Amino acid sequence: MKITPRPAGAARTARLSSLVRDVEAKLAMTALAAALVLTAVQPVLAHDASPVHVEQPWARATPPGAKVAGAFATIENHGSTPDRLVSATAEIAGRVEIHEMAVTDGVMTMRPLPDGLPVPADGSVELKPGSYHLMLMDLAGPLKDGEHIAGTLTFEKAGTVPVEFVVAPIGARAPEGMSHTPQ
Ligand SMILES: [Cu+2]
Repeated sequence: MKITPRPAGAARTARLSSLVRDVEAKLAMTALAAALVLTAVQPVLAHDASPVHVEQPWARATPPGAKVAGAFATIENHGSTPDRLVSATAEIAGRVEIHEMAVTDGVMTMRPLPDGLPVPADGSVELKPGSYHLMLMDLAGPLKDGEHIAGTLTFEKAGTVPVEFVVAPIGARAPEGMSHTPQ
């Protein structure tokens, strides 16, 4: 019986094709990894469709008969262009003004911002008691602790963002539970 040796060339071809398979497999893995990364990133991209986010909108409860209420939020701008809060609404308010607090002659007063509130590029602005705030005017009724009030914030560039103000107790300095709640 005669053993026919495999030609050297065939062995080289076999090694080469195994190498190619190896590279193909690695490429496939890379593509798979890339696909997984894209899948993981996608929800964030969708959430980032608008660069302006309104975080933790809240309002203060009012005593019976009150005609105005303060509302607050942190506005984040993840975009590279500045924006501006130009108007707002709340379902319980006849109208909403954008106010700032300022000390005039030693007295803390508030005044409307006629040009709205600038939101810096890649930055944020905080509306909080004693500072910038939304003034809910001509209230249809009192704001009660724990209630949710639908509203909107409208920006010069980002457009109108729907919000839900969570009502905190009368005189609260901060919203209930400072941590971000899962959506
Ligand atoms: Cu005010």
